[in-house]
Amino acid sequence: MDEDKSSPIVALRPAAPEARFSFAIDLVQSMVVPTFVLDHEGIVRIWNRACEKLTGIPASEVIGTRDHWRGFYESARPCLCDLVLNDRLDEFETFYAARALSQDHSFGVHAENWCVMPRLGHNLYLAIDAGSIFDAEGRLVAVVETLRDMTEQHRAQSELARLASQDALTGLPNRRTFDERLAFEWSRAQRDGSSLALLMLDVDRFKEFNDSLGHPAGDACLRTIGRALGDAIARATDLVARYGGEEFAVILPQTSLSGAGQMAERLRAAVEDRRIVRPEGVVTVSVGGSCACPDREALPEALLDLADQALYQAKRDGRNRVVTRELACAPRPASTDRSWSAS
Ligand code: GH3
Ligand code: MG
Ligand code: MG
Repeated sequence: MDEDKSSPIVALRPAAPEARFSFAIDLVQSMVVPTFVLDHEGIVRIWNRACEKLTGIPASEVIGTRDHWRGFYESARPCLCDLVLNDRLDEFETFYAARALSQDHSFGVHAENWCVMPRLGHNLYLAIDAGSIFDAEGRLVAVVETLRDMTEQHRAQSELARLASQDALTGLPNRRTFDERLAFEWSRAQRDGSSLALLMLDVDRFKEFNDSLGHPAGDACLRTIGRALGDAIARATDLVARYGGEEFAVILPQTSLSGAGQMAERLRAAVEDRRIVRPEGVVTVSVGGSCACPDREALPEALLDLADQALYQAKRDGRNRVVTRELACAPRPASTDRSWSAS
């Protein structure tokens, strides 16, 4: 059977080195993946058509220069291929904060980054791979960098993560985020020997509110309370979450029992001060607070249970008030109660 001489298979047969080289260049040029190649001196030798399209920079502008960074950034900085070429991977985290460096470099190095893309005029989130090419003697002759535009996927992922961590009604962190943060702050307090406080807030007689004013008014009320609590929080490390239904929870790292009491009273007053009108006055909350310097054996559930008990005590004592309790963790002293009335 006659061979079709125009088939690319012919080109894969042993051929003169120049022919093989030119075939390789043609191959990279027409690849749909944006790709550029640096030689061993860091000079751009290939800038394929897909890379021209991705960056908006024609190959003629960068071939023969070290200006490949201009495709991605506004000022000169190393690209991933430069770190690979110059054996500077120890600087990886300085330039690629978005993704940790894998220990396995056998198939090159992977990074992800928001890039400025100056010629396009808008940012792109790029997935970047860089791999070295060696000659028969094991000398590094080139580094190939390939790029993928992941902007849409990254935005979708970030949106999903936001939805998964946020309460839809109030926009506050949800129960899941609260649980994760509590576990984190609990471990930190165990390590540091610092005091961690927790507040549980429950809207008083909220069923009656819904029954008399309707569920949509109830929703609006919860949103207003969420904003009041968020605005009243003092430190960036404090977290207000919607715990569920008409309950909110607050994590106060490095906060003592008296600090927790003050914060609880501030939040209680912040809700009352919003003067959300209901048939028999304004909407109020009861607050249960707990605090601990957790020892190694204690679990965060103990802090939650204690705040819950304090909350029920505040309800029994007449609502619109604060009760706090301290968790006795060995060798700390036994628990104490403090209560503030609303008036
Ligand atoms: P207490 O002072 O003892 O807390 O009384 P309460 O009426 O607030 O407590 P109860 O647990 O009997 O009722 C809670 C109410 O909160 C009932 C429920 O319909 C309402 N609720 C929970 N989640 C939402 C919500 O997302 N929107 C609205 N509008 N109401 C909610
Ligand atoms: Mg409740
Ligand atoms: Mg309630």
